[in-house]
Amino acid sequence: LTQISDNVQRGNYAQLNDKDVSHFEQLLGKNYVLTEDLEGYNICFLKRIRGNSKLVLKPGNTQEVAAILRYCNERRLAVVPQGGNTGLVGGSVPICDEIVLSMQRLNKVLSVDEVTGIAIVEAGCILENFDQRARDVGLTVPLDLGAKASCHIGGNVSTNAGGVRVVRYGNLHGSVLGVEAVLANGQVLDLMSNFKKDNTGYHMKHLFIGSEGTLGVVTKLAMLCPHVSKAVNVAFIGLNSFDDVLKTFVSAKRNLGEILSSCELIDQLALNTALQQFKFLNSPISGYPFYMLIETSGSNGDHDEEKINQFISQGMERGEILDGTVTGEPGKVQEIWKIREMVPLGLIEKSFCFKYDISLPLRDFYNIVDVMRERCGPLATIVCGYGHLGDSNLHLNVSCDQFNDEIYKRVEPFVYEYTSKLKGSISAEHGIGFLKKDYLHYSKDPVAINWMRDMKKMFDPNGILNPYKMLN
Ligand code: FAD
Ligand code: 2HG
Ligand code: ZN
Repeated sequence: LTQISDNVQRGNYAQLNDKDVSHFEQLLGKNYVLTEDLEGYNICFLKRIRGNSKLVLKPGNTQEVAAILRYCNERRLAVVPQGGNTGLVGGSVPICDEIVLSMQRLNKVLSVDEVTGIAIVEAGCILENFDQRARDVGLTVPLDLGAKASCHIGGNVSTNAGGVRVVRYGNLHGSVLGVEAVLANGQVLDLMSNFKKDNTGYHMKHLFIGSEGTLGVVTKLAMLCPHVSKAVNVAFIGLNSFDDVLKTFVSAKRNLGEILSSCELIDQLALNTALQQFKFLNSPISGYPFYMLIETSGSNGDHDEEKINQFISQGMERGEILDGTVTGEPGKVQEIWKIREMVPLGLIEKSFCFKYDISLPLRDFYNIVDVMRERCGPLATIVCGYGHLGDSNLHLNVSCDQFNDEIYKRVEPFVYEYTSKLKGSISAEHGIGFLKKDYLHYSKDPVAINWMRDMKKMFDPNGILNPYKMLN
């Protein structure tokens, strides 16, 4: 564990005392006020950041969240909202001794309407559970990511999580129709809406999509859920060069456009690491420099299958695709998806891993991996790239046996400078959190950063909500 939060100067917040704890016990009941065994709430998923919170609160409804924040605001006690704690930028754990506000108990799916496609859900509902409830009536949540068994839908909204279906459904700014959020002063802001169209002034809900718990705590939301597709096919293909990857992506858009639901890239090292770490994974093909996972979702199985098969055979005839497999069998589809989902976990399990989640222009998409391999030389054990090619979002991972300053300095801030020069984004989907806050300026104009600061001050004048995150 690398405690890179060790040298942070504690903000000017009050110290928690016994009276505070009794107050919360009265408010929530003793069972929901934790003062022991807090390790899991204090350490981030990547085990890079460890906070020192002495208190975890588990409210059961919006009013309790509001009462907690009102009290903390008056007392100047700092708070970190926590969902499933699967975030990869250290946003969900305390940096010093902030109170952890766990959303675990706000976990109900309140309604799913088959006709309108709108689901109302509490923020602490686990994504996979939410999706299961939607599927019960033939709908699906338009968001899917490897952390679905633990991440919360409220955490997803607060990070504007991307995942593997953005290419089809767009991001959460489109799918989330409304949110309910509790502000730092305890006010409940009701921005719930059941409509796609609502041009009544400023679209305030967007402020809570991707603001990482710095402006308010999301307690409830309305999600527009599409129907489950009747036919899902997945192709897993091997390719020789990134040039061929790009040609294949263009061909997928041209030939599969209306049924294309995912377009992912995995390079050889990323795949091999996952296969080595998890023996239960079965890759249908192996030995290629690049792999693409292309998924189609449509309403006519025969038609879709014919299309995807033709897409592959034509790609092979042109020599752009070297090998591939297509399946529409649900069990096999899941097996192939499992390979993709386990890639980040394989890298995390194997060794220490620096993770970069960047948007880059497609033509330059993969060059950074080669450049980084060269820069790190033998200091790095693995330098690999994978991610959401269909959204121009690369996950660059640099591994070494353990955290060491020499490699850290080779990689950062170089990777951010490189991304900035190409006008990319230093955080495509994971957010800024604690780990990336010093680098925000590489992607954001100084005028915009100042407005962000002003907004933060307006929403949270005492700075109690998720301090030490996003903004310096
Ligand atoms: P947390 O980690 O608990 O919190 C994340 C941030 O949101 C923190 O700043 C926290 O303070 C804030 N927050 C949480 N809940 C609330 C709330 N109710 N109100 C206000 N603020 C809140 N991310 C992607 O975008 N795409 C991927 O494909 C993807 N794949 C992943 C795969 C794996 C294996 C792992 C481990 C992570 C992956 N992630 C991915 C990152 C992570 O899962 C997402 O960022 C996810 O949205 C975080 O949800 P969470 O509930 O775990 O939030
Ligand atoms: C994914 O797409 C996640 O698998 C994780 O966003 C990426 O760990 C990473 O680098
Ligand atoms: Zn991702």
